[in-house]
Amino acid sequence: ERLPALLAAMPKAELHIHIEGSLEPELIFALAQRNGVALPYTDVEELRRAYAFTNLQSFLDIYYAGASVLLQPQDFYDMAWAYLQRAAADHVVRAEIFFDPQTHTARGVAMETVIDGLSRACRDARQLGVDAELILCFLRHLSEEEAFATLEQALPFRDRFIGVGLDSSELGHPPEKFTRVFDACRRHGLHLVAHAGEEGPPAYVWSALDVLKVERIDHGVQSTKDPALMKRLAQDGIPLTVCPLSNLKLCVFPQLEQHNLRELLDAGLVATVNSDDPAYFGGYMNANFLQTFAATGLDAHHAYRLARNSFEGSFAEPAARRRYV
Ligand code: ES4
Ligand code: ZN
Repeated sequence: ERLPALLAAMPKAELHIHIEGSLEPELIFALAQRNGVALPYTDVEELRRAYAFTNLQSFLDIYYAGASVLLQPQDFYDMAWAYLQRAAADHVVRAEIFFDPQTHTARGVAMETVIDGLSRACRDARQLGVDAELILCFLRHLSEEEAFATLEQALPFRDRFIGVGLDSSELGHPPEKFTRVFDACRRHGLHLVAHAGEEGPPAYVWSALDVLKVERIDHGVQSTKDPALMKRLAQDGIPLTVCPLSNLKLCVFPQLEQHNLRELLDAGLVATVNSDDPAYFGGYMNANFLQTFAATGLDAHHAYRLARNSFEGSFAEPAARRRYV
């Protein structure tokens, strides 16, 4: 078969990966042992068996528990390095990596510890042929005030991340909650993205665009429910960072066959394929491409379009983008 080989080998950018969601059970247990952290699971198998999610929140509870083993800069480095090796193997040449500092600072881990380990791994990724950058995400279930405090803590390291995002529990936490924080981030020259329309309504995608003024929408798959929104996304060329295996595992779509990626592409949107939390959702970039293409009957034209969209949607300088392709 030629299509799987094309999907695997084509150069691509990953624009939606939470680094804490790349933490494999084996590394969780290794770090727990190294740091003397007790886990509520006896072994890797028991932890993996807990990965049976029914919605976003059922995943987030386990995801935050897994991150509790991260304490030292080297822990953050090891986690990111493991992801970057997997990314390189999947022919990812550009990665824009989310991290959730509040998951760590809330446990007494310093912002500097987090950013130090992650940014060293991103720098070293050049050896792997991966151009990696960091995007700081605010946890939307926490307050605006806590987001502002996080931004203050991160500003001494302003040169080590390229933008900010908004993640965690979507329902009940609309983008508007963070209007002033995103205004401040824009004044600092940071790129702006937000999760919207994963489980939440099209209204959240509208407010991410019009109130937060984000450049990209993470997920956005609920947009097909609103024809006016689809028109807006197409006209403005707003990239959507779609995560098919994530949507399957979190029951956003009952089966991969029902995923609306083709509908988004056919409407002319700048849709991309991404892994989201690959250690939890059963696959890195190429697994997302291969399984989605097999299930939905996308072809080589779609493959080429998705690769091109990934670079078009990236925050890489135009000169660097031309080198990737
Ligand atoms: C996430 Cl799938 C998803 N949605 C929202 N927030 C997240 N953080 C990590 N994965
Ligand atoms: Zn995500």
